[in-house]
Amino acid sequence: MKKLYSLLFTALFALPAAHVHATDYTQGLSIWFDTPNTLQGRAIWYGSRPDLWKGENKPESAGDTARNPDANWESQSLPIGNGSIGANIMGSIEAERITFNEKTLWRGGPNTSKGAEAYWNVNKQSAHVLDEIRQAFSEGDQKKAAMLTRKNFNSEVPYESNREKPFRFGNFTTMGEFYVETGLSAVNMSGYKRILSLDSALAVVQFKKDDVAYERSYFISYPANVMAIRFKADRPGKQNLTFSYAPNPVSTGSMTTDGSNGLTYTAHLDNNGMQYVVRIYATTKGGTLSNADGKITVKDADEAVFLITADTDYKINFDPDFKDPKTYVGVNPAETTRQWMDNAVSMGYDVLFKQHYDDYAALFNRVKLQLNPDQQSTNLPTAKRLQNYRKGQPDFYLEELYYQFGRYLLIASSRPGNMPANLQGIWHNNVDGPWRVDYHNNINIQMNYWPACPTNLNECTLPLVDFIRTLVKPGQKTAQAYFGTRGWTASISANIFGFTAPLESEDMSWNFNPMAGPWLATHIWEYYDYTRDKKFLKETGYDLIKSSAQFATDFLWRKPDGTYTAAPSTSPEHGPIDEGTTFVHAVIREILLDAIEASKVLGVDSKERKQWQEVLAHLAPYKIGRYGQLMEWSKDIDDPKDEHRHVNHLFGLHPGHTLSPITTPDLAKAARVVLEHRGDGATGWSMGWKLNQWARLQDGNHAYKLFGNLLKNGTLDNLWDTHPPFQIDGNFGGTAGITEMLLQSHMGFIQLLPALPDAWKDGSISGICAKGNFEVDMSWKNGQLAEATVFSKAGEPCTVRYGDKTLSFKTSKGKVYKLAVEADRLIVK
Ligand code: FUC
Repeated sequence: MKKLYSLLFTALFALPAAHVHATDYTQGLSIWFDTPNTLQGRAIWYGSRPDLWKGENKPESAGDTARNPDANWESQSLPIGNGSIGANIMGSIEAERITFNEKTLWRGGPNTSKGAEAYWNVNKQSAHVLDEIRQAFSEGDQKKAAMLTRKNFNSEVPYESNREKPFRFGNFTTMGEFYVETGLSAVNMSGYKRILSLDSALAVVQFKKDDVAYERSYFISYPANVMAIRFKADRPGKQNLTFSYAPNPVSTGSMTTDGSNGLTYTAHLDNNGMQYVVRIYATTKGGTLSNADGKITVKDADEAVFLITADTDYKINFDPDFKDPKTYVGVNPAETTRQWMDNAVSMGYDVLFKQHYDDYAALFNRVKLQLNPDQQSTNLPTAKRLQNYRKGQPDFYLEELYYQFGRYLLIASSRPGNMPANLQGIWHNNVDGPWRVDYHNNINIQMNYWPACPTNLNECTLPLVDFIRTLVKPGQKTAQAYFGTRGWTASISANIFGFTAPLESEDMSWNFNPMAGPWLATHIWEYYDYTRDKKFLKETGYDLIKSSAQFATDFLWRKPDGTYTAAPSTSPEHGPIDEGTTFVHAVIREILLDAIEASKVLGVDSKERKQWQEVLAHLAPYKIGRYGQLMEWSKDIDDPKDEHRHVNHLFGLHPGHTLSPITTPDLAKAARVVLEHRGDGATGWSMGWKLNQWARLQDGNHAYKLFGNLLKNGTLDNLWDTHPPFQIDGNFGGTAGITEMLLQSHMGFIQLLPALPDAWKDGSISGICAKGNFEVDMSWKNGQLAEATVFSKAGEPCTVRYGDKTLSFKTSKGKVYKLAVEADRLIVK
């Protein structure tokens, strides 16, 4: 025990708040509650029991919001994770409840009894209808064009699990829950705290009862791939615990015991036979341990540690065999979990924690943010802070916490070696959930990765890269069938089994999204542009970008007058089928610019580059409409009262870079009109997006307003973003947006404090990244830049802008450049 304290102390002591006491985790960056939660003690498996979706929990439609009857689970969960395993800590006194997941546990795919063919052959051969649709557009017959598009650009695969047996698209599903009964009642309990320490990626529950101080701690290690839970107290012999497991109810399995302290649950999902294994191992100091009926019982121990690991038989496959139902099967979870568990057991809790801390802190500590450090308020539980903030009380600590929570969540839900973060990161608690807890390709998965590179977490993007690679081969079929093009694309939603076809929708109001592929591929260029990793670009990245650019060029209709337009297209989830929506053109602009740059960097494809340049030059231009707004469609039909959550037509402003107050001031003005029309409200992620867009317009105060609205109206007590329901994208959009307020580098130069709000008078940030592989630290006083340093990691030339001052200089790899404003000029010191 002593050893652990010293380890914890060393770890925490190294943090900037040097006064952090080893056990007072609320002193650092932490989210915490001071009362036990009001949660159900046990899971409600509503995902498989539509009859439990009652009253206000009733989903409006299964494809829309399957509201969670276990509603407080959303606002009171404290999430931990390592990108593969995710868990939520609930922390009640009588019985700990832990929801538990592994990222690849998915229903659906080619291995259901429907067979591989029924899974893959869902693209409709529709390319031959394109001429007729375009002809209809030429003749001004909008109705016919829309009718033909609706008829032909669908698929037959339902999006709701209750509409098909077995369900082919599938959904992310939970691995179950753990309970630890403690034999303690909450009566006469005091000093309760349930904490998530972002500094250590450690959850802690503390309380006093009958003069005994109890403490539980929980973490999930990435290097060891294991969850560790420790129950202890300041008196010996106080641990009397019963540990049990409630498996995913739509699977079949059996529990075996492993000595007196191990449990192994071996199961398969009923829908697609996906195998999974959950392994549990307990150790104690003092007392006794026994093991029967699938439960572990601890008696009179001083301390108990539970180690848990899990895996599925899912194998990522970039080259799936469309005939083989088991093309995504290829891991033996009994073996992998055995190895991880043996290793974890041999390490023990203290060493595991040290290894976990070192791994995590190496990522998390790269960025430090301070906002008005002199004005930060005292130690308050997070929900109380949020309550005060909603009433208009400033809370700069809360803002910092929210910022860093986004980074924490990305580290916890997206590490190399597994799939990317899904709609709920890695933390969904049920059999099925909102939008199948899937990979939603028309803003949501992209938003998840906006903060990755700018906040110095490049490696967290790699799961997204792998995911994109899974889409290429199936996406070639989709691109061919619907558009007769080269390259690949994806559609509205994806799973872990390479699903790229559209889903079935009666009116096609939401499912037509062929720009999913190119939009995803822009992230590949982003990753390169931040890291300048040429090897990556050459070996992995370029083909993904090039084939997307090929898809985009072939997708366009070359009108008789020589203009290229996206016919047919829609503005995602918003409105009429059109002969060329602004969003689609903006994505195409972006991917073509990326492809042109990438081909130049590698010195390849000069002929094709010319073609891309030609298409760019003749692409239907941005248009300004009658209200001065940037038009969303080819016709001026925008409604200034329309507050729709999607703001896709501003794609060029953010995340793209073809609209900017510096290079295209008139268009930026028109983009501003759109944001004014859309308003400052909407769902969580939408506020997150608008925050980024206002930051790109360099209006710090308005961006800050959106950030405030996101915190006030789109954030739950545990700081999870809510749509509603809980959706993690808004957390990531929020963190990205704050970074955009402080630093931008998307226009080919680094801009310092481009959208600093008046409210953030003094502050500093260090370790954020700019394109060109630069790392930037800055501090400001009274709203003015005080000092900045640029660390050049690739030796690229550097241009920095602050206000209207600009400075260009050459850099050497590994050197740090100090900048300051002197005599009204920006200089290198
Ligand atoms: C997009 C949004 C919805 C929701 C869903 C998961 O389709 O339009 O609001 O966030 O994704």
